Order: sequence, then C-alpha cells, then structure tokens
Amino acid sequence: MKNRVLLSGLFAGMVASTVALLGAQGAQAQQQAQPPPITPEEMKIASQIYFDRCAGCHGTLRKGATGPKLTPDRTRQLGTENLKFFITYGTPGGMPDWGKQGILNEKEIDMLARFLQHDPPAPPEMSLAEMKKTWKVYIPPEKHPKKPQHNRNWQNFMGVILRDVGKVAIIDGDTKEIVNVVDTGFAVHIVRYSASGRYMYTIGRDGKATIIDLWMDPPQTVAEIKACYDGRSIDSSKYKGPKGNFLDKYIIIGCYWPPHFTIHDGATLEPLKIVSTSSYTYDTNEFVREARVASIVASHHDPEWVVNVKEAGQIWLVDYSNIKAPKITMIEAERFLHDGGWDASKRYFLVAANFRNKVSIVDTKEKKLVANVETGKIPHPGRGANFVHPTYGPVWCTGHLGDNTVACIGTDPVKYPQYAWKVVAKAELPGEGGGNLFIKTHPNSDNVWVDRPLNPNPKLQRSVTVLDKKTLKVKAQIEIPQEFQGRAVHLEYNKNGDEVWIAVWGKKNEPEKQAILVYDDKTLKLKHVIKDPRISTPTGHFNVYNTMRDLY
Ligand code: DHE
Repeated sequence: MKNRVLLSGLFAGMVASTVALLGAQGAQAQQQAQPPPITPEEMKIASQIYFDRCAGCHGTLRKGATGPKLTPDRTRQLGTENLKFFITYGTPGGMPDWGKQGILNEKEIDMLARFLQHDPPAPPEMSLAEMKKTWKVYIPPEKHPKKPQHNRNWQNFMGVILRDVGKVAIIDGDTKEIVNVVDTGFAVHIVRYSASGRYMYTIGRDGKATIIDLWMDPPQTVAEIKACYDGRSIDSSKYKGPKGNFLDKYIIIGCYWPPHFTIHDGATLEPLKIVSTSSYTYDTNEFVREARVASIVASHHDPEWVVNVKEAGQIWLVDYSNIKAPKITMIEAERFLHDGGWDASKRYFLVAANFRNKVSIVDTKEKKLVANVETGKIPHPGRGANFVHPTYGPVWCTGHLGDNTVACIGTDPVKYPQYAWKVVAKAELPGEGGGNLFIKTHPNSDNVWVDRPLNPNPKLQRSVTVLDKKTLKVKAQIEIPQEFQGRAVHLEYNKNGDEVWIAVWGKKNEPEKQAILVYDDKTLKLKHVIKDPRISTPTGHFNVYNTMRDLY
C-alpha cells in the first residue's frame, strides 16, 4: 500500500510532465519568432534569480549540464506557459519545484519564463587585478596565535553551513555549544580544512572564499577574497615530502563562472594565478567555453590537486610545485564530472560523471584513468563512503539521484583484483525513487548512512537510511521528528565515529523548525538536538578531524 502511494505520487509527477511536454510540442508548431517582452528592470531581476537558482544546473550560458540546455532555440519552442509549469512543479528528473516550495512567487516565475526566451546576457570576466580589489586580510599571519587560545577539543569542531544566511556555525562537537557564527559568501557551498585542521576554508556560490582560524577564541575570519562570480570548490596544498614542504602553502578555488581555477597564498588568500578551464570535450574535441570546475581534492603523495573539469570530461592533475610553470596532466575521463572522493588508500580518486551514470576513477600515482564504471542513474556520492567489505575487501560506495540504490565499487587491485573497479554490491533503499545526495561512514562505525532530500516523497525527504556495512542490508529507516520541518540533508560523524549529525534544511525565516540532529551510531537513537535562532537553513556540516584526514 505504502509503495502504491509513493508510486502514484511519482506517477502523477510524470503524467504532469508528459502533459507539459505534449503542450510543448503543440507550442512548437506555433513557434514564436520573437521572445515575449521583458523590461530592462525585469531582465535584471530575472538574471539574478537565474544565477541564484538555475545557473548551477543549466549553466551560465544555458548550454546545459546537470539540467538540460535552456538556449532560446529550445525555450521559445517550449513557450512561456510550459516554462512556468516546469519552474513551478519541477520534474521527476530532479528539477526542483520552485513554485510549489514557495521559493519563487508567480510574478518571479512569469518573469523567469520570459527571460529564458531571450539570449542570455554576457556574463562578466574577472582579472587578477579585479580579484585583488576584493581581497581583505583581517589578521595577518604573524598575528595568528602560536597555540590554541581555548581549551576546546577543536579537532572535533563541526563547521555547519547556514546556506541561505551566508554564514557558517562552528559547533563544539564535545559540548554541542555554538562556539561562533561567522560570515561567509552567499549560499556557502562547502567547508574544507587545512592539512593541520587548524584553518577552516569556506567557498560561497558567489565565489567568495574565507579562511577562519579555529585556534582563536572565538574562531575568527582572518582573510577573504572573491575569486569568481560563481564558485563551488576549495582546498589547500597537502603535500610534504621529498619534493618539498607545501603544507598549506597554497589554496585552490574552483569556479563555475568564469570557468577557471585560481591559486592563492595559503595564509592570506592573496591571488597568485588564474588558470582557465575553457577546454575541449574529451571525446569529440569540441570547444566548451563554460567547462566548469567541479570537485577538487589535494593529493597527499604528490604536490598536486585533482581538478575535475565538468563539461569537458577531463580530470586535471595540477602540479603546484612551481606555480610559475605549473604542469597539468589532462586525463580523458567522462563528461559531466561532479562530486567525488578518495578511496581509503588515497591513491585513487573516484568522481561521478553524473549524467553519464558513471563513476570515473583515476590513479593519481600512475596519473591515468583506471576505469569508467556504470553504477546507476545519476550517481551523487558527495565524497562517497569507504569501508572493508567481508567478501570484496576495500570498497567505495555512492548513492544516486535517479534511483534508489547504493552501489559499491571494489578499490583494491592488489589483494582483491577480481573485484577492483567493478560494482561488486548494491543496496536497495526503501521506497520508490532516488533523490539521494550524500552517503557517509567512519572507520569506527559498522554503518553507512544515506539521505534522500531530493526524493519527490516528502516522507523520504525527511528520512535517512542506515545500512549494515557487512551485509549492505537496511538496518533502520529513520524519519526525523515531526516538530522539525525540512529535508534531512548531509551526514557527518564526530571525530570518534560514534555520533552522526544530520541537518534539517528548512525555510530561511523558520529557524525554530530547523536543527542539527545528533544520532547515536550504535543505538540509532536521537541523542542531541542543536537548535538555536542562529541555526537557519543548515546544509553541509564537516568535522575537522574527519575532513582533514579524508575519512568518509
Ligand atoms: Fe553541491 C558538493 C555543485 C546543489 C550541497 N556541490 C558539491 C561539489 C560540487 C557541487 C561541484 C563538490 C565540491 C568539492 O568536493 O570540491 N551542487 C553543485 C551544483 O552544481 C548543484 C547541483 C546546483 C547548484 O546550483 O549549486 C549543487 N549542493 C547543491 C544543493 O542544492 C545543496 C544540497 C545545498 C546547497 O548548498 O545549495 C548542495 N554540495 C553540497 C554539499 C557538498 C556539495 C554539502 C559537499 C559534500 C561533501 O560531503 O563533501
């Protein structure tokens, strides 16, 4: 019965979309030669809405990536009414229901639908000189404390993104107290830490990056810069060895627009270099101006960053040992590279080529592609989950946006060559449909936790699944308590690996209905609720120790 209700919800969505598509075909017959009128003021507002809500998936130039292309040839065929329908109700393929959720009102949806039928406005470029104008050092490195100024267990701090208020809350993982709330960029996307864990880095969707010193009492922002207009990734340099000591010497920032990565001084964020990622598709060798930087990780065994160039389908290994003459190994992988993480040995990097339903794997020692492995519909691993399976040995697992499976790939070609680079096990999550964004485990845990915030079923959006590592069977399906309104999103363990933190991501003006929920990883019971008027729209949350050690 339950399944039937879920199916009927999904089916209703699909019928609605099919009706819209049929409508679109009708509209195609009377294709408009001219786009509908829009005033310069509406154009300005709609551009901003498009940048905030749509560009991430459809591209600034609207050539499509995670979402389909929205160039005027296509949008004029669809026409205003069909576009309004899609923006209001979303699609089963993962497009959010902006109208139904109340994020965009009718007027905004109408404006956006008309805007989409006009040529996209030319997005601005950014030079190093322009970037430098936004650069601020609040506390110079020589004034940073030499030892922690507080007695807190700072390696168990949790950096919690407060997405829609552009802030990060720093929470003491031992006491659950909010140690400080710091300003960051707009719709801050991820948090990472320095090799020592002492510095926290944030990157906003507006390209603003910050460094926060966790040794200060309370932790403070020491430097900031705007490296682009649209950014998603940040990391530091993590190599120390025979080739030199580069620990935290540099910071890299990855951008969607302009499509480039930038290299900065690790202590001050002073901009040092811009490298464009506009490039050629790996397979057909067509030029892509908007070849955007998706995930970035820092290698521990070479002075190198792994930079994923989304639309080109290339994984770049960027050697930063001489940034005046950086060496870049461009590895042909698969298109639509998105998020990914290391295997447990930190030699192999596994990244979702999401709209190709594959995971691309590179060997960062041999500097070559190992495999493109088909896993399921639209893999979305976050950084994935690593553990040792009793039969298959070390595995790395991902969930999917487009189906309800978790797929695990064998990652040890030496001891388990028969399982390496193959999907060796799959788990099925309860309920229809995908909508999973993140998956997490910890070496001290027997469990793998999986969220479903983008599932069309509101009950599943509020639920997480706990899988048994040994069997990959469902151990528990946990729905967050009714008093919290929002989606259960992102999972993170504390340093010891005995607690799992889950964010309840709700509406900006309703912090009283949102919280960080802390579950006991053994009993699977709710242990703490971190609720505070400052905790609004929490999304990603990152433990210092686990993140600096790449434990996931
Ligand atoms: Fe993310 C990771 C891009 C939507 C929360 N997201 C990433 C990464 C990329 C990315 C490239 C990998 C960074 C890295 O590891 O270096 N995300 C995008 C998009 O393009 C997309 C689809 C649309 C957009 O406009 O941004 C998108 N992401 C979202 C969300 O809607 C989420 C849930 C909330 C938000 O911030 O908007 C969201 N993304 C996250 C989080 C991570 C992330 C929490 C880090 C996961 C981790 O554990 O490392």
